[in-house]
Amino acid sequence: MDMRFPKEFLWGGAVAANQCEGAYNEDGKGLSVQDVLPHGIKGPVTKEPVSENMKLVGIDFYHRYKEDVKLFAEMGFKVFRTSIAWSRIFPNGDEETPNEKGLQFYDNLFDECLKYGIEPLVTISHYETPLHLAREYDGWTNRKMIGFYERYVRTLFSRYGNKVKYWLTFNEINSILHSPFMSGGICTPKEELSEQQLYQAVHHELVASALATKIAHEMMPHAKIGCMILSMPVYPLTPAPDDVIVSLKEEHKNDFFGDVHVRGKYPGYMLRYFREKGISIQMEPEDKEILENTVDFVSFSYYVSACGSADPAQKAGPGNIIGGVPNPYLKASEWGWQIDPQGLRYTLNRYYDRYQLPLFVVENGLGAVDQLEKDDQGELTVFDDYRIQYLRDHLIQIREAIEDGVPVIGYTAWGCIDLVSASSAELKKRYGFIYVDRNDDGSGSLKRYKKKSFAWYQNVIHTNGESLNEN
Ligand code: BGP
Repeated sequence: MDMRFPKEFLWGGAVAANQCEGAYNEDGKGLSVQDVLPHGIKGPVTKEPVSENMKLVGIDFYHRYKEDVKLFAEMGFKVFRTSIAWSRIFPNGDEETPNEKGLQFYDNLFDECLKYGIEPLVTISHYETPLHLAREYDGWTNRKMIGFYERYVRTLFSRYGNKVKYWLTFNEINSILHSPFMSGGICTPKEELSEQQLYQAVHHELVASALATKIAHEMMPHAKIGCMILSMPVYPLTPAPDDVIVSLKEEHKNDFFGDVHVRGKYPGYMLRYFREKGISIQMEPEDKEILENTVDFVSFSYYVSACGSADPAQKAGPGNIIGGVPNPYLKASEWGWQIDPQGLRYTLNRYYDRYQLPLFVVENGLGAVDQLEKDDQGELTVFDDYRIQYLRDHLIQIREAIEDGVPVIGYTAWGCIDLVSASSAELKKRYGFIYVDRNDDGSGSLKRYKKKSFAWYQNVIHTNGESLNEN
């Protein structure tokens, strides 16, 4: 069958500022929560930045972005997703005026992208809350965060409105339930945090996201603004109705976030959950109206699927921040994340059935240990056929979903250049088409090398996906 990607399909790659830029204290940047998380979500949080924290240097993208953007352009990227490090713009997060040098960096970066016809796709907040906001206000548990975020987004929209068309409000907004410090800047230890506090923080983020959407629509009528959800389909482990209902409830925990962003109000199943748990969200009179500012598209990350089971003996396995009961039919990556390309087609269909909005796959990829080797010409490269296989299988499923009638506007492969892992803070968990010579002990020249997947992806983009038919 002759299946195609749309002509305007946005092919590209994705990174986040804190995982690649480094330069953690340069040009006036303040500290972010990442600067005190040397081991990722496992913790612990350090008092000060410590040199073993790989993110302090990252892959030195801050100084090498020109070389890297050139490589993205060589692959044919139409879009490049990155985040803005909030603490470069507002070092503490609560000051009145922004840091000009921080603003200038992103002007330069976006200009560099536009020079090659690459559209920037910007995540406003990607796990990099200014540390001061975390320590002083306990992050998003505090309603004042909405005001700080509002000032930050107004600054971004007025500065970059003529350069950036696609915006995402919060990376994987639902991850706050699982990783409150990294995702929500919440210092109260997770064990001490009540669901009441957690969902109050969620409410503040949802209001802030809707407010950003409202402001974006007012300030940049041509811009498109989306939510970003950590997706993980939950299949019933067995056809037992109890397993089906458990899986539905697991799905609801994540769907809640997309539902509010798209439908503009809290869904009934969540109100029931709050009632039954004795949770009462404090809402201000204006919140209801603010939440009605709904997004233009829905974006999400997709790495894993999982199963739901009513049997308490079934334990959750590893996953992308969230895990679930392992699926006996699937294999896993070296980090135990189960690989399920069809789950991506399923997710795209499910989201479109639910939302009827354009969808953007803004993260997907394989974290693996790579080996630098010499090719026939004696050039150093990585023969990453496993990554090519993973990406091909997922892209074929996107094409299936498009064939199913789902409007998918783009795909940005996660970690298009090797970077520091969010969950484990390792560099050896590599995702890129471009290898970066840096190791977890801090050694390495930071030189860039094209992996085998570089030319493969270049060809996928060049043929608008037709080359996926080849073996
Ligand atoms: C998502 C995050 C990313 C990214 C990716 C891969 O949760 O949005 O920041 O890192 O997952 O995860 P990891 O880096 O833990 O392998």
